[in-house]
Amino acid sequence: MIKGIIFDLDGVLVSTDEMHYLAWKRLADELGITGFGREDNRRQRGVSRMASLEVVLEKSDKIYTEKEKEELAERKNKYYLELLKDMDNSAVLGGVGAVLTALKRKNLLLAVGSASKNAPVILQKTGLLPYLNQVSCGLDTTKSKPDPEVFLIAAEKMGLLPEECLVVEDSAAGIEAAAAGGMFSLGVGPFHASLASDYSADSLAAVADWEPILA
Ligand code: B16
Ligand code: MG
Repeated sequence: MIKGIIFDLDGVLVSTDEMHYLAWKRLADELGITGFGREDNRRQRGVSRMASLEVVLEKSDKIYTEKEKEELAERKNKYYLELLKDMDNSAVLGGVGAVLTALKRKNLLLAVGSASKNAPVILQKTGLLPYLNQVSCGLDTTKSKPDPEVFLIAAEKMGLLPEECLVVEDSAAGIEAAAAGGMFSLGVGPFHASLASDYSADSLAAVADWEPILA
């Protein structure tokens, strides 16, 4: 019996994928890395900022020190925050508010489990915070998805066991993390058909019947 739902943020509740892509692309252009494109960006979904940087740097011949990598990740985040500046609730994916309201009425606990260190800012700007009981994000973790840490922290914050939680994710790393943590998973988003999740749907709003998933 599911008692709590842990939502990934980017790609599940909000659409920030394009902003992440534009910020990484700007950095790649500045570094003279020509081969970085949208196909590579797909592999950056759900993984940490430093792991995402490696996806960009694998296209470069230059070897960067750890200190330089920290600086590059910081620079990308600056570009990303510039793009987030005007974010409001129009960034919330279609039907999300109604789904969260309906799930709350079923007395489920709701949490976010996101790799992003910017999750609190995004939740604040989009007005999603009041829907949530708990937030677990990149600021709480030391390991990134597919490690289950971010979801285990979310479950613990809700006072629930892993098997009482359903994870909603759009990335392969996130679905892997849910399984590694002993949680059920619902895969959504453009690549949901290729995710090894327990359940899948085009989007949160496209889930026709939650009862079998929550049973
Ligand atoms: P930040 P999620 C993830 O969010 C993004 O999908 C991923 O592309 C990004 O690298 C990661 O957050 C870290 O984000 O640089 O803001 O800390 O999908 O786990 O909600
Ligand atoms: Mg995601």
